[in-house]
Formats: sequence, C-alpha cells, structure tokens
Amino acid sequence: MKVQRSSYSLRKRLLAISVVLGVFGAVLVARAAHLQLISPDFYQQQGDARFLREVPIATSRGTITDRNGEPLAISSPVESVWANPKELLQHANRMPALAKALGIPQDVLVQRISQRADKEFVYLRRHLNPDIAQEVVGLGIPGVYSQREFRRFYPHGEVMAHVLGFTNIDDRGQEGLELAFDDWLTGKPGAQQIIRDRRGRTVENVDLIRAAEPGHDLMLSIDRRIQYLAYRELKTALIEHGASSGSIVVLDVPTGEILAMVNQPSYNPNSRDGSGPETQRNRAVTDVVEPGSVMKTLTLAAALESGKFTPETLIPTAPGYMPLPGGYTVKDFRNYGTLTMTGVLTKSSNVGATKIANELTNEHQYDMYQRFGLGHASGSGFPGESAGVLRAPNLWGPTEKATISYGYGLSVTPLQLARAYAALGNHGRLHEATFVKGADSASVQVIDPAIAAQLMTMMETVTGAEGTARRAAVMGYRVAGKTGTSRKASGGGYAAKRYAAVFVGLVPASNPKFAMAVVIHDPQGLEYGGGAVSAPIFHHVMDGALRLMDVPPDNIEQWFAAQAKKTAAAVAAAPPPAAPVAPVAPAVPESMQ
Ligand code: 59J
Repeated sequence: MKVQRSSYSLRKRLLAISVVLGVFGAVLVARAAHLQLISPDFYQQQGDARFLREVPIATSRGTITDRNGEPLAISSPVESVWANPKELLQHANRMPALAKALGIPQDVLVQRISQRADKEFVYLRRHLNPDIAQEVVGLGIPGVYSQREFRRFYPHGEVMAHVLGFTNIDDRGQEGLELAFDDWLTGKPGAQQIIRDRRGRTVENVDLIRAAEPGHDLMLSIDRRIQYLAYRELKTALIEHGASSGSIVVLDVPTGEILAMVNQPSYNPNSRDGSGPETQRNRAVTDVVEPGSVMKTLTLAAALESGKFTPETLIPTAPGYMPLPGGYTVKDFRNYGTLTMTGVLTKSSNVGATKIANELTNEHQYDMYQRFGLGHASGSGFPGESAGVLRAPNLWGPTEKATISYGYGLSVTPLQLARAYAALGNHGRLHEATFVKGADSASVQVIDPAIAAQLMTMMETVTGAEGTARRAAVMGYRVAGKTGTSRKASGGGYAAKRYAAVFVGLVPASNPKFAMAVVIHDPQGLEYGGGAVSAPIFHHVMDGALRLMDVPPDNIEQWFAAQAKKTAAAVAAAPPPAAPVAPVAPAVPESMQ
C-alpha cells in the first residue's frame, strides 16, 4: 500500500513538475520572442536612454575687428567643469581632492553640491584653462565633467573698452557694440548624441543632430592706430590738466564713419572687478555737455542762409557786454569792438553771436541746429545713446534765444558735435553715424554747399594767428575749427571754477578727411580753455593720423618752408665735412650734359 501510494504520488508529482516547468519554459520562450522579435526597439531605447545623452556643442562668437582686420574682440576656448550632484554625493570622500584641484574651499564646494542635491547639473568652475580642467576631470571622480565654452578676450584692453562693451559669462553682449550686435555675433550651438558609460565618461559619439554655427564676424569702422593715438593723447592731457573726464571722437568726413572714439576714465574689459559704472560709460555717446561757443558756427550757418549776412558783415560788439530785455547781460571775454561776422568766430564773441541771432527767427535758428543732428540720436544705434536736449523754439525767451546762439541752454553729445562739423566739411551733407566699415550710412543735405564752404573758410581763421585755437594748427595742413570754454551749470547757476574745454575741428580744410571733437571736463589750473586744453590734443592726434593715413598736405608752402628750416638746422648742427682725399671725377662728361 505504502509503495503503491508512493509510486502513484510520485508520478503525480512528476507530472505536476513537468507541467510547471513546461509552462515556465513556454513563458520564457514567448518572452524572449517578444523581446527579440516583436518589440525590440522599445527596450533598446530604454537601455540607451540610461547612457545616451544629447549634449550641446559650444560655438564661438564672431570676431570683432577694426577697419583693417586687426582683431579687437576674440573668442577663445575655455573649459567649464560641472558636476552631477546625485552622482557626486555618493562619493563624498573625494570632495577634498576635488576642492583642491578646483582651487575652491572645500566647505564652499560641499555647500554648492548639497544645495542642489536633487539636480543633475551644477557648474563647479567656469572658464578654466583647458589644462587645469583636464587635471580636474583626470581625477576620475564620478559625476565630475567638463564642457567646452568660449570666453571673450579684448587684446586692446581699455583703449577699445567703451566702444566694444563686453559680454557676460554666457558670452552674451551686455554693453556697447557687443550688445548692439549681439544677435549678429552670437553663434547657434549645435547638438550631438553621445553614449556615456556607467561612470559618465563619453564612450562614443553617436550622432550629430545639428552642426554648430559660429557667429558672424564684424568689421568696425574704427582704425586701431588712430584709436590708440586718441587714447594716448586724451589720457596724457587728463593727467596734465588734472581733469576729471574727457572724450574724443574722430570721424571720416566723406563717409561719416567713426574712426576713433575714446573716453577717460576707462577700465580693463578683461578683468572688470572693481571698475564701477563711472569708468564703463561711453561718454562720447551717453553723456551730454553744454557745447558753449562751438555752437556759434551753426548760428552763423543760419545767418548766412537767411541772406541777411555775409562773412564780411560788420557786427559791433562794443563795449563787450550787452544787457537783454529779461535782465540777463551777455558778456564777452574782453571788448572786441566792431568785428566782421568771420571775426565773431575768430575771437568767439558772445555779444556778436547774440546780435546775429536777434536778426533770425527762433524757428530758423532751431531748424538749423536740429538739421545738424542736435536734439536727436545720431543713428549709431549705440546702447544708451543720448539725444541731447534742444527745446522747442516757441519756448525760447530773449535770454534763451541769445544763450543758445552761443551754446548754453541746450546739451549735446561729443558724437553729435563731431558729426555736425563733419557735415560742414562734407559740403553740407550730414551722415548718420556708424561704427561699421562700409556701412554706406544714409546722408542728408542739410545746408547749401556754398554756405558750408564759406563756414570752412571762416573757421580756418580760428587756428590762424588771430584765432583762439592757434595750438590746433598742424604743420603743412590747413585746419578749420572752433573752440569753446564753458563754465559748467551747477545748482541753478554757473560754477565759478568748473569748466568744459571743447575743440571741434576739420583737416585738411581744403578737402576734409577728418572731423574731430575733443571735450575735457574740469581742467584745473590757469590753462582751462578750449584753446589751451583741447586744441593741442587735436593737434597731436591729427598730426599722427594724417601721417598714418598718408593724407597729402594742403599747405605746401608752409610744409616746404618747414622742411627747408629743418634742413638748414641740420646742416648747421652737422660737423664740417672732412676735406676730400682726391678730387671727385664728374659722373657725366661736361660735353654730354
Ligand atoms: C566763459 C560761459 C556761462 C553760461 C565765461 C568761460 C556764459 C553765459 C549763461 C567766463 C570762462 C569764464 C547762460 S572765454 O567759449 O564766454 O575758447 O579759449 O561759460 O557766457 O552767458 O571765466 N573762450 N567762453 N562763457 N557762460 N552763461 C571764451 C568763451 C568761448 C575762450 C577763451 C576765454 C565764454 C579765449 C564762457 C577759449 O568762446
């Protein structure tokens, strides 16, 4: 019974096991078939997803160059080290080594990681030298990676700082032309798929999803050499005169292109730490000044256009002051007696300008100023550009009408000044300002070419023997220009001892190539005028620029006279020539000469 019972149950049990095993096997086969044949893609994807990543491909920002292709802003490759906190936190024992390699305090590192413990990405240090980044990643700490980025470098430092501006750590423009042309300069990052192993190292580049497109290059109208000259002369003059700030703008007269633009104080764009906004402003376009006497030229333009005046019209300015109906008295530096209209410019008579303006309507006077670009933006597109202030003519009383005619009661940027004068040198055509070479900027005829020519001739007397800007003269070249020395408005009145010294000029006057404006704020000491402070800066910068650009001299007699004087001085200084050892035979027989 026992055996019987047991053989029966054994068979039964065997059967049961076979059935279970059979079913189990069938399920396995079915499962395998399902995995292998029916839906392999899904599982492949699931597997890959654990290790396959889409990563961005960094791309460089366009290079900014000067008008001759000299690089002014360059993108250079750097590495940024980042971590996956989830992964890294499982290897907390490696923190000290990591902190040391990164050069950051350990507690700072630990805090940064723990604060983002639930994230998959945190930067550890950005913009590292690729060698250092390689060392950090080479430690083989799980969850620590490095990625390529680009960083801006400005080879000319503070010389170009205000024009170029700068980018932020993500390489996007923040100020200056970097901001104005950000879309143009910024590249499109690419994307690729990579496979990482369990430790996160890249095993294989699988697929290029999108190629990176580098940003566009930008060629500026700036000439690096003129820019440097202007920078050097401005900085020297600021120190020499103890001045607080200053700007220089140089324009190419025929095209209106900006050749140089510098300001002081400046800053180092490659390391901005500690440089405040006072040093970072491009004052030549963002800051305004009461132009003072350099306005007189535009007042005279309206006078000539009215038909009531010629350059020879006599203007009595005695006794050197003139009370106005409102109670204000216009004053001249001294009593110039009766001047021609040219003489009003040569000597810079406020009384003369007032008498001339009184013969014009407010509207005509205003219209002339705004035609020359005052009161509205220059078209440069520079971020933060100021339009200046020019009040509507129906709001002018007799005092304002007078003071505006010689430059007070309105405000302009140094760029606006340079641009207005450039139009005088460009046969009366005013260009929109541009920082881009070959931009072919729009231009408008703002005054009759004949009037522009008359004003050029009149302005040449300013740098002549009788003028206020003799120190602007450049040997061998005719120079047209105008000085201004203005007391600064402060607290509702005009400060006794705070001045802006201005000079705006054009050279060569017979066929102008350059227009240059110089504005110096708060020169100290006895020499504080436009003629004493700003005219010499014009002289130095233009003397160099004319030579650099091979501009032919238009005052040949003066040029030759100077050359002859130099030669004579050299001969006089040289030691007497040694007596010839033997008579020198003539090279060509006399009979053949
Ligand atoms: C000046 C002014 C102030 C504002 C006067 C400069 C006025 C005026 C009220 C006294 C220094 C000074 C609205 S002067 O630029 O006439 O270029 O080398 O600041 O006249 O009415 O102690 N320029 N400057 N005027 N104000 N208000 C002369 C002149 C000018 C010079 C010198 C000496 C002023 C030769 C100025 C120059 O042409």
